[in-house]
Amino acid sequence: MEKNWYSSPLSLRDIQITDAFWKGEMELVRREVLPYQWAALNDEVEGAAPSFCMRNFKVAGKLNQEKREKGDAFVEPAYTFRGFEALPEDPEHLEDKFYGFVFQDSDFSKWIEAVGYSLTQHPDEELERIADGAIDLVCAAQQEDGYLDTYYIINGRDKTFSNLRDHHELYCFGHLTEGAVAYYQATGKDKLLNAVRRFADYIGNYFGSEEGKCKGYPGHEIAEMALVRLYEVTKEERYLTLARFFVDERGKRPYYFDSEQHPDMQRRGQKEELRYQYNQAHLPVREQDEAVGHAVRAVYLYSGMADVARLTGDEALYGACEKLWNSIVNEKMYVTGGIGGTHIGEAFSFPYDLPNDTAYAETCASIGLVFFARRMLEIRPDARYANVMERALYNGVLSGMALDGKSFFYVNPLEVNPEACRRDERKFHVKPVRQKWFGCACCPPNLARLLSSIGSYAYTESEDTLFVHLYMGGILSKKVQGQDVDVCVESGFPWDGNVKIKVRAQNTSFRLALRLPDWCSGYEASGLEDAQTEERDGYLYVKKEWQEEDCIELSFPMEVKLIAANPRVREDVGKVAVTRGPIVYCLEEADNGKDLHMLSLGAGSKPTVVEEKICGIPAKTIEMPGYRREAKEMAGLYHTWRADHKKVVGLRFIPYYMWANRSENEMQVWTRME
Ligand code: FUB
Ligand code: ZN
Repeated sequence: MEKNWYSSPLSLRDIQITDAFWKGEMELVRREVLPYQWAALNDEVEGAAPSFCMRNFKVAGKLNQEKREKGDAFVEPAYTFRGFEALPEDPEHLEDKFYGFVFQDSDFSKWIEAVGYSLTQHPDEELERIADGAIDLVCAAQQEDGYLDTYYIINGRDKTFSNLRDHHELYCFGHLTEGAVAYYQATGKDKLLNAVRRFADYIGNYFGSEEGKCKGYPGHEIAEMALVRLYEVTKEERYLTLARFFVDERGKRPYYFDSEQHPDMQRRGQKEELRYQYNQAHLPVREQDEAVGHAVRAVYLYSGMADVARLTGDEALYGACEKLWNSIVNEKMYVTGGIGGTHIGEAFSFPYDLPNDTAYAETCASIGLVFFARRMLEIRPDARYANVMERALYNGVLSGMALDGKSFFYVNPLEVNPEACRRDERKFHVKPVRQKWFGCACCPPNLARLLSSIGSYAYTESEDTLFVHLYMGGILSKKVQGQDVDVCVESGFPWDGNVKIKVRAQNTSFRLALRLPDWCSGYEASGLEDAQTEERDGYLYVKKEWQEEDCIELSFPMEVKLIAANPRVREDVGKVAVTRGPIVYCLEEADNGKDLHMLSLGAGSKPTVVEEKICGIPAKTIEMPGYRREAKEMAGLYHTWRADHKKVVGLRFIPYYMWANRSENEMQVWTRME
């Protein structure tokens, strides 16, 4: 690995996002999602399933002292599904118990993380006051030894770390850490960070390669990348060592999870090499070359692997990341950047198995793919990673949130028939309309934390280079070689490909690396006359002595393209997805009538790009002549084959991420070609 390439994201405090598109998304999170989620965490949303998140922290705080003194024995909870503690029959009379999913604490953690990012872009005293109060509640639940997970604090500490496979303690720790780091970096307040350090030290004393320490690792990954962030902010080597231990211990035989007493023993019966695929623990990670199992878990693990590889200069680990990356993007990723083809285990399916209507493509999984991509970019600036990051962001991630920021998709299929969702068991998880909230509310706050930190995905910096991976309007203020440098980016993305980059510096020499997106074959540039330029790995490197008011202009043509899938993808043979620039389009019933599967496109169909608004939001839609098959002359279900009757119709394609904002209706991304 060429270490001199290594880059890291800019601090959000050095970036002000001004982008018409992304600023809008961030504002939705700030105005809608954060207050709504805070109410949800406190069970104050009428009609929504209670979360119990903050209540659990309060109960844990109350029991904290008491439990420690009494040393209560663990009472095996009557959970119904992987750690769900159901509501009592009379919800008015809650006991001092833990309620909700075993990972309910993580909802707070994602919220505080998103709050931290949001405060860097929009200071808000009231929000900060609420966040500080929430941190006080959380910290009050922390035990003297540093342990901080309400499920076990409330139920009894004697079973701490007894079910790593399912019970998410290390997952909750990971999210809490990410939240604490973000809040500290945004506000300089270290109360939660200190609490997390104590928890991390407790974990580090318990797990590790040293003799006598537990050889377990997280059943749901995230602690790996969280520990790396903790290391980066504290510079305490032991956190990196623990992250590396978790990465390398995974999948060793005998399997650690086999040593746990699980109420369900089914997975023990499975063939050894399949048994822990769900948790990516079937093989040591360096031997893994196919992305398998639960998709969110997988990309969180791979992100942690990439972090550890970068910080330890571990070529072999980076090599494993590369193979897993290729497995995803060459065989297991939807055109939208969605991943996880099957709802069974919310998991990756076998290569090229990418069903459109029963797709899982969890919002969190696309978000995790963005995490993985950014970390691969930090190791090596190769536009392959940034292209996928952009694809996921504008499509499979954004589809998770309604245009008004008030409802969410957990699952992001590429074809929906509402009737089928109601009747077909396999599609029970596919919802034709976004939901206000979820009992398992992982996706909305994950969107909140990603969207409010979006600037850290657009730009990274190495010693002598500022990388622009995503064209996103913003003002970057940096010190380079002791000089103040401002870089101001203006961008028409995703609707037009014009970008202006103004650099304000004084006789300062550094490189700008500008991504050349894979969806266009050429570009025009101006303002490069006195610069040295080089194209490499999908970036245009521009080196010059920057002066006051230098300006580079780039123009990336955004043509409408008809994209075909590899014919091994059974569902997409003979079909196309319509794209323009980074945006994937779809047909929706609201524009094209029912029975979208009867629509098709002809090879020579000429597209017209139309500028308009969808639900008041500016967008570019695409109109193209196409065909509609006519069913009315078909008397029965079957007949001898003959060319179908079809009439010419106008088709209207809208951006995929904007679907399901007008009414419950059909949608499809892949359209048949004649
Ligand atoms: O298990 C915690 C989170 O809940 C996962 O990341 C999601 O897939 C959902 O199952
Ligand atoms: Zn999720």
